[in-house]
Amino acid sequence: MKIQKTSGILAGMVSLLATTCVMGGSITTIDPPRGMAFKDPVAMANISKIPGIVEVNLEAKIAPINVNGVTAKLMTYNGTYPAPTIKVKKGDVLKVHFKNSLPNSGVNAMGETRDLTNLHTHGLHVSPKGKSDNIMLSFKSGDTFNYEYDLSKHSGGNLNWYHPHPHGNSAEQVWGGMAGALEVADETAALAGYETHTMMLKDITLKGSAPAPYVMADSMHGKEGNIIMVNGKVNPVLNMKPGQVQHWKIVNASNARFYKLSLASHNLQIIGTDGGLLDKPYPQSSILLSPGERIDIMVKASATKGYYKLLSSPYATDDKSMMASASSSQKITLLTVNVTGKVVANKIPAKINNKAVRLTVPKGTVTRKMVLDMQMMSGMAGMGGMGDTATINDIAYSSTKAYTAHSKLNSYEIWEIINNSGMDHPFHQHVNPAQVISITGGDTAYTKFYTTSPAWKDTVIVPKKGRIKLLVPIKDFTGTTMFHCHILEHEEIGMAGLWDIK
Ligand SMILES: [Cu+2]
Repeated sequence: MKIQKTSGILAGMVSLLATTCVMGGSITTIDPPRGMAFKDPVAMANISKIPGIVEVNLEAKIAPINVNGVTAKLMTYNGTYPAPTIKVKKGDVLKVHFKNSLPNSGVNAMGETRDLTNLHTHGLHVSPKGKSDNIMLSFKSGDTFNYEYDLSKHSGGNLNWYHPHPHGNSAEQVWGGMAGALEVADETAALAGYETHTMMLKDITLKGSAPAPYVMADSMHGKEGNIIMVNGKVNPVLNMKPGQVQHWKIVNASNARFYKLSLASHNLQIIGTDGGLLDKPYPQSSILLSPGERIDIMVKASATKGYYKLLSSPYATDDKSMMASASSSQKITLLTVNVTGKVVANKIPAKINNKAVRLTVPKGTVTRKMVLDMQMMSGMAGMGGMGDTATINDIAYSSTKAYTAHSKLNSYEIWEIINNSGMDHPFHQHVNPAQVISITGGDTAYTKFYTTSPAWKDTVIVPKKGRIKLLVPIKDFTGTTMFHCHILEHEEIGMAGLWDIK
């Protein structure tokens, strides 16, 4: 890894972070040898015998996981990484028998008791109250709880995911391995019959046989790892037949790493986003995916046999005033497609979901402004340190203080989210997906796609020194939930707010 010349105390700090950071513009290529055969995450066992009810056992616990040849004690659900994929259909009731078997092991860098956890169903349009997607709940070691989610109002057939959401602990627990896919079955016949795969993108750094511990300096950039995995494997090999079309569901389950995806000699055709399927495929040469975002894509394999790399290219997540993130400087081989075997003549469907439409903004819709910012309290510029905070409308979220948006059920709001900081922030709101009206700054292909397609989004990049406008329909559920930056370390230091729907 190349590090530009620097001096004194900063040089010392840079060398500490050399596995994940570089100064300035040099690009590091991470091109590991081809690994094991690609595997989807295991499917979660459904213990219900009753149609329309999916019932699962979910246990949070430390377990030994093979991470690129090293047996590491990760934080897991059910002892696997990635956690098992929960599969449901629109209209189902999902019952989760949850058990917290995390050890009671003291206090973390945020000052939180480490065993406290809970469950967030990221992307589900379900109630935020009671036994449902209620992130105000918190469970200590040994606790059990029966979650129940009524999916009768959830509309998108698409990929969602589940992970912990206790304030002060979610970054550490997701970093440690707690995340799984949550798939709502495709609603359209157009996608039947295609070979389909789920891909969870995640990075991690190990220290000995454990996830590298948090230090407060991680709070500014978020924690990026030096092992980058698809479904827990480094550069797995996925076979495709020449001419075959596959459907891939991809989630960025990383704490802070952005991926700019491309497949050598192939187009990626986006057919679905966070909140559902699109009207038709949207061909892209590359796709930017920030933490928390999902895409459904279709890929038609080349007629020419051979190996093709699925790459993540550098994307500048921050301006030059900051120390560059790993995402800004690394070119990574994530997975290799091996085009092999007999030719098949699959076609990508011309139409996907005829119910997908772009909303027009209703007359008289009010605009709510939210300003995102970060405040460095100590440490070297760009390095972060003890006491750093991140804010929405000048308030750093805590258990006693939060910017609170009061919304009326069955209304629409425009959310204008302004980023005063020098870093991109993936803004995530729970429960109600939105459509993107505009994006100022950032990646032009990302802006063009999300501001012109009928895409539903619950996580949208607010570019550095830029802004976005969302059209947010507030539907079906009252209660108190949250919105926050999905760089989970930023959420922990305060870039979060409460959403009170009455
Ligand atoms: Cu952020």
